[in-house]
Amino acid sequence: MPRKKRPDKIVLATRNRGKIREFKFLLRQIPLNILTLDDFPEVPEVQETGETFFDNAFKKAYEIATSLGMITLADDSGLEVDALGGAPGVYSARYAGDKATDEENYLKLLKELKGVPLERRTARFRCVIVVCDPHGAWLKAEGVWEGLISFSPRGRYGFGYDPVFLIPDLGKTAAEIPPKFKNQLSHRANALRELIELLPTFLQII
Ligand code: ITT
Repeated sequence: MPRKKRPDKIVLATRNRGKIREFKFLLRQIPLNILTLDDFPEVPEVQETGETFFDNAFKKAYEIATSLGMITLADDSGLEVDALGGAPGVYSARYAGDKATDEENYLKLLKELKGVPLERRTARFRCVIVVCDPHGAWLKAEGVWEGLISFSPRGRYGFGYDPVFLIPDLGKTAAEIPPKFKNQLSHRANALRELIELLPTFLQII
């Protein structure tokens, strides 16, 4: 029987510039051409209607892999703040409203946490990644990054809630550390480390 051709491309199911930058850097050792939804402007936005990070990541990966006929990687990620019962969680991107900017979201978070002392401002970023093939076979990986919510925004790097996410060991926010450091510590890096272990086997069996 002829061997199936090994896949040489993967689509990142996102148009988020910050995520694309980080994924491209973190996946640089994988011998696959990386495409993004910017290469497929006709693909509509997948609605993130799930109640968990996995539901949303799976929905994005499955819908795009099956419609484009290409291996697709999707993630869903967000910030869980303990003093807010895990909010904003899966709603992180639209915490301050459907079209909210990153700044509006983190300012709302700081407002909700007004008066909460540092020791109770514990939080974590969580990232769930799903890779799906055009036939619906899938693979999941997950990573977290523990920290604290600062009292005011600081730093110019990164995106999203980075300016208010304090890394306890460094005393700096995620927006104050250059991307190459964030890319070693982050929830996305931790999820990708797990994924990279599993991906070669997954790609050979499909
Ligand atoms: P896609 O769904 O198109 O990938 P998105 O911005 O909607 O892009 P998510 O649904 O995964 O992404 O929402 C994640 C939100 O959580 C994101 O908009 C940020 O506000 C926040 N977030 C996720 N990872 C982050 C990080 O590394 N640094 C700061 N904020 C982050």
